[in-house]
Amino acid sequence: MSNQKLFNVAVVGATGAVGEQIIRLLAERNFPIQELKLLSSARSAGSKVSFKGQEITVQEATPDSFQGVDIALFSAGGDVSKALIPEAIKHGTVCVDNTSAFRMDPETPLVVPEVNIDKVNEHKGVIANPNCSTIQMVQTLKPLYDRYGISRIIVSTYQAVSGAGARAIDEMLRQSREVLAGNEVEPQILPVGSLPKKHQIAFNAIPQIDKFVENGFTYEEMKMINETKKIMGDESLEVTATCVRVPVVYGHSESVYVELKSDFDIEEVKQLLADAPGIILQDNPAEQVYPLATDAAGKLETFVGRVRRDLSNPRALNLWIVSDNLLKGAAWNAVQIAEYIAIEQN
Ligand code: NAP
Ligand code: 3JN
Repeated sequence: MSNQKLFNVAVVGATGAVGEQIIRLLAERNFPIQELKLLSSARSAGSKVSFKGQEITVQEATPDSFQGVDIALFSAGGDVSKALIPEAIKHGTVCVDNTSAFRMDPETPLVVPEVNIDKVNEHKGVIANPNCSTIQMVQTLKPLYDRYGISRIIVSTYQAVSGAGARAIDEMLRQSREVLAGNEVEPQILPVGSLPKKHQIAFNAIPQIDKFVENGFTYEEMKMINETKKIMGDESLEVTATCVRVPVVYGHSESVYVELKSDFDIEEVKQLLADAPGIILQDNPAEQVYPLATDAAGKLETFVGRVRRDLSNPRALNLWIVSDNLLKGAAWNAVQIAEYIAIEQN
């Protein structure tokens, strides 16, 4: 390993919830780093972050930040990606973007490594990481798609507040304390920070994640629908989604109904899921074994259980899929892509 190539790596959004996990994973995975540059807005510039026992000073991200940077991982919101990724590409930096800025761009590969890692090689400077709710679903459905074909997916999500950022976690915990103390709550962040109307999240379920589109779906639901078709490479796939915020801190859960194109044996389905990369089958109703967000939190894998044939359609399955939204749903998927790029160049 002594002649292994080392990379100059930048993390944009280094002080955020996703950026923090990216930095932790780069250290834990021993990513081959020559120099690590940590970038944020002017607000956090000057603060220190520790990486492998070294204190790194966070700098403000500017178009010139990418001079000499080989790989940059972006999670500072879509506007920052739209402004800075073209600048980074001019410097020859390969960008892995956690935002929705480039996901549906036909020139940009949208990658879940267990599904379509080969697409990375088609990049023109940027590879997009899908939405967290999409990642765990397509990763789980891929072996079933390959074996039986899939015609239709109906998904309902139960999404953790950490998906809406650190302030949403604080809001949920604060409201819970207020309700238990018998006090009134004053919602300030959820469901959407930039909209004037807010709802209580403690002891509640909010059927709105992101703003509404004119068709009655939310942007989060449209992301799941459009991204799933792009990643699976199948525009004929029928997908519908309802995305719901629940008072869970880490871990998105999903109830998924899938219509397959051919007959299946339920034990074979379970075996395919058990053998799939990055998937852990947790399915033993007799012992009350099934995936739980509290167990998935902090883990890199995606968990699947409650695997059963539908009663109304013998060619359909019902599944319960859970994963840590900040890890496989964001930071880990991005670091996996960066690891692939690094290996390809070694
Ligand atoms: P967060 O905790 O609010 O962190 C935002 C980060 O972006 C902070 O480091 C912030 O720096 C930085 N930032 C903000 N404005 C900036 C600017 N103008 N220039 C440079 N850096 C700037 O948010 P998060 O939860 O980590 O999410 C960040 C983004 O990641 C989201 O907006 C979303 O696009 C993406 N995301 C994707 C998924 C997914 O499903 N794959 C999941 C969650 C998030 P300061 O400390 O200076 O403010
Ligand atoms: O709300 C969630 O659980 C996931 C949120 C993801 C998110 C939040 C703000 C902006 C995204 C995303 O990754 O789709 C974006 C965005 O980049 O559009």
